[in-house]
Amino acid sequence: MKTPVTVLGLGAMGTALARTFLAAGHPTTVWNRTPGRSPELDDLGAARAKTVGDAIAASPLIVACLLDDTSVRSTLEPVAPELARRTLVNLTNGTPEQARRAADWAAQQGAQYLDGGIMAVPVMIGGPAAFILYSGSPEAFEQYRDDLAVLAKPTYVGSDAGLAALQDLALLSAMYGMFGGAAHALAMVSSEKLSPTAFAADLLVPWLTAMLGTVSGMANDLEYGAAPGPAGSNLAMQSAAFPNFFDASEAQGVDPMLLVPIRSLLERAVAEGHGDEDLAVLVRLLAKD
Ligand code: FVH
Repeated sequence: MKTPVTVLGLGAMGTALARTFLAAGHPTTVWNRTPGRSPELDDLGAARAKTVGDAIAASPLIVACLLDDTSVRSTLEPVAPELARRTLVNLTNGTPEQARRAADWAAQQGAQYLDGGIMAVPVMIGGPAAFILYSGSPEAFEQYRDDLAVLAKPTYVGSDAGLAALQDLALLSAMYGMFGGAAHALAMVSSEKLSPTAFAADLLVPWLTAMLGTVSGMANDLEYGAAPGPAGSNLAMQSAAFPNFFDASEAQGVDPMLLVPIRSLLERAVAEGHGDEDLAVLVRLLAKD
């Protein structure tokens, strides 16, 4: 028999997780703060627990996917003794500090703990592009790796419970930077009678795809130092072009607010003498100590 699992939280993501466990044949118990959410899970065979305590008692593997750390704490703390000898996998977005605190708290209850960062949107769960970062108990990861693999490719990043959240937030930061840039680009194109759809398909996506190679170059320069010789796209040149972005945006009636931080960072890099260097300098300038 497949491992029985409990899913706490039936928002968009929790529902996708529960549906995927059910499709893979796992006896699946679900609980949600607001009863009756995602009724389609009942037809798929989910057992709906009336209380969170009943939900935890039903399975050795508990997957929590709630809004935030506060909701996880307020849900689990009243039923803490129920967690003894179970494994809690917390896929709720949170900080490394929250993950470490949750790991300590779970250990005090006699539970194994894995913190997870879901690198997927709900429709991707169970599909080939989805992966989930896990950190925390290596024994729990080994024990449940195959069960968790039905959701997304499981990627274990270390026994320090905070490491999945750290890298999850880093990846999401990069994603939001890209979304912000794409939003600005689409606003500029939309200020003329141009098709955003055609712009995205023919120009924006190919351009961003080509530029992805630059990211590996930045990381390489950061870790090993820049290759000798002039930077291919030096920061002084990049900074000199930035007023054009602002002037053109204002002229098209587009707020350049999303470009302000990168412009000021470039200007600072040049002012501090890094004008002839490449983008990895920006990473160093972001470090606060
Ligand atoms: N959806 C996504 O694209 C992203 C993908 C990456 C991972 N995130 C994180 O996953 C967590 C859950 O996200 P979600 O998409 O399921 O979120 P919602 O659809 O808004 O559902 C929220 C659930 O949380 C329950 N909840 C909220 N507050 C409380 C509380 N105080 N006590 C108990 N449960 C609470 C809510 O219940 P209800 O409102 O129906 O009663 C939903 O079940 C999240 O950390 C993402 O960052 C998703």
